[in-house]
Amino acid sequence: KYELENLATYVEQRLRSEDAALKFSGRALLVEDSLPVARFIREALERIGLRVDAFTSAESALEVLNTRTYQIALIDVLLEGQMSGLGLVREIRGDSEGRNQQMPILAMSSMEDVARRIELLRQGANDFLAKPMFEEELVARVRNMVRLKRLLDESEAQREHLRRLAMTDQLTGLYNRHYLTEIASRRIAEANRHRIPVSLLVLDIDHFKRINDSLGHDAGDSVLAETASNIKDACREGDVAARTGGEEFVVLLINTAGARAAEFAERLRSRIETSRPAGLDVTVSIGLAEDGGRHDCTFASLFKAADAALYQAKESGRNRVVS
Ligand code: GH3
Ligand code: MG
Ligand code: MG
Ligand code: MG
Ligand code: MG
Repeated sequence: KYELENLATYVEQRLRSEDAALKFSGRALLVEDSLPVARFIREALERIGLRVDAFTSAESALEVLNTRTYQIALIDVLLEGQMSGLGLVREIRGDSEGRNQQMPILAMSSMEDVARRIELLRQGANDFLAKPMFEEELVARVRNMVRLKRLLDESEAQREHLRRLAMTDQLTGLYNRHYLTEIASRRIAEANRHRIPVSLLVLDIDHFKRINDSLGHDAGDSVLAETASNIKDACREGDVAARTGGEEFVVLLINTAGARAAEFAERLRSRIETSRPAGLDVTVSIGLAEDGGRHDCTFASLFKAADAALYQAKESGRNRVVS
């Protein structure tokens, strides 16, 4: 909640500080076949801090769009070469893999051709500038577009950051319990649909309290982090690993069951024992559960079964796998 409030005030503050600072940094793409007009625009944009790459044809602009990211493109309608400015706008917006697909586009034309202007906007140009142009209007439109794009990018990055924070356990970098429930439920439902077997391990460090009590909380944290590394290294892509509690971890194995799941669990147990996290004697007990070929399990049912098996592993002496 604190982070979300921050995001809102951040956007406001950012708007104000952008207003204060006239200059931008970054690169503008200019596609204009009239050299005097191109020079006029270049000089105006350079005065507000943008570097300008200028081209006279859509074809030459398209090439550089594959390798460079632009803050804005200014595109004339009638150009040298086969492709018009309209065609170029269409190419940019249609290229879903393109690094500049979302770049702001300011279209320019001397023609009073309303139909063409509408078509340009429909194809994804964000704004239109009539020629002959005033420098003040050019600069004002460019500034608005670059600023808006920057704000959108920044809030996108913040959202992504928050999304990662919300799903990750900070100490170990594994998924947290909350996100595990979500992702595991989805992955299990999907596996059931495709009749793919799944297994779930619940893993708990043995006598972890003793480590904390004798060596301190930081030593305990190191053990947790290194145990998590062992778990990560043991997992394949597609497996899901999470820290679900203090010293409890869960691993969901997709398409691994029976003897292979038991082997995985035993290998993981032995790997942690021999790797000696933080240089200490650390062992884990593991409960293992499977769906038994019925393809009707849920995360809750698997977790319950694996947790019961873990309890058995603890009861029968620890440092072992029970399924
Ligand atoms: P058992 O073999 O039965 O699992 O014994 P145990 O000592 O591992 O289990 P218990 O549940 O009694 O103790 C778990 C301890 O984990 C207690 C708690 O202080 C500690 N703990 C929980 N979260 C953290 C953490 O983030 N860092 C550290 N260092 N310790 C933690
Ligand atoms: Mg032209
Ligand atoms: Mg424990
Ligand atoms: Mg315990
Ligand atoms: Mg525990």
